[in-house]
Amino acid sequence: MFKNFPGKHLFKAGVTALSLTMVMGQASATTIDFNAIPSGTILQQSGLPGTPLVTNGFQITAAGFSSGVGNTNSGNPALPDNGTNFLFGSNTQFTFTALDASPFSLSSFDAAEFQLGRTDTFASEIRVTGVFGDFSTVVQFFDLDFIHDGPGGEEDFQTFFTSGFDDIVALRIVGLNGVRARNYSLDNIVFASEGTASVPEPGALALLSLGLLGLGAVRRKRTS
Ligand SMILES: [Ca+2]
Ligand SMILES: [Ca+2]
Ligand SMILES: [Ca+2]
Repeated sequence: MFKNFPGKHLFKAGVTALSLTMVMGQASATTIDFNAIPSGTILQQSGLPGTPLVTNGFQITAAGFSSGVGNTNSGNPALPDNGTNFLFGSNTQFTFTALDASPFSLSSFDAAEFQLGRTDTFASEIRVTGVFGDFSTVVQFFDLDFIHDGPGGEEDFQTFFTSGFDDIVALRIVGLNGVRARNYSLDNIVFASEGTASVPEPGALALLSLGLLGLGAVRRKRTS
């Protein structure tokens, strides 16, 4: 069946398509780690309208009391620590959207307690909401472990893995249930771009492989 095809060119096209798929797979994940954002950057202060943070192709808008980027070197010994800059919010909901408005997928994120001197200002739970293009939503809740000793030896941040947050157009994260406030921290938010997260379907891959094998056979036949 390959006799009537320009095998050489198809073979090249097949290899190009395969290479492209592999490159797309490698480039699909985006991790927002805040490490390039200067510590002390303010998104919002005292409930006043603030400035969205733009990083890694995303815009992060804060709605609440106060929020910003910090680390344990920013002068507050009560901050959680993972050795890097992170995002913190006090009574704040963050909304993430892609700058090009394209859908994206959430894989995981790190979260920790955040206090201003008192543990009763911790959020105990993080609510994560994904909004789809048709305005339907997916919601998951994650409990913070209250393990928190700042730059001490305890792991302050936990990694939470989400499911069902595929091809969303907006992501909302908010801390819940604090006694006096609902303060929390976020870091290492892992996104995959729409479409690139999916590995080629087995059927398509098999067809492609068969095609390559078949064309290879034709090539060998012709050159022998
Ligand atoms: Ca970080
Ligand atoms: Ca620690
Ligand atoms: Ca913790």
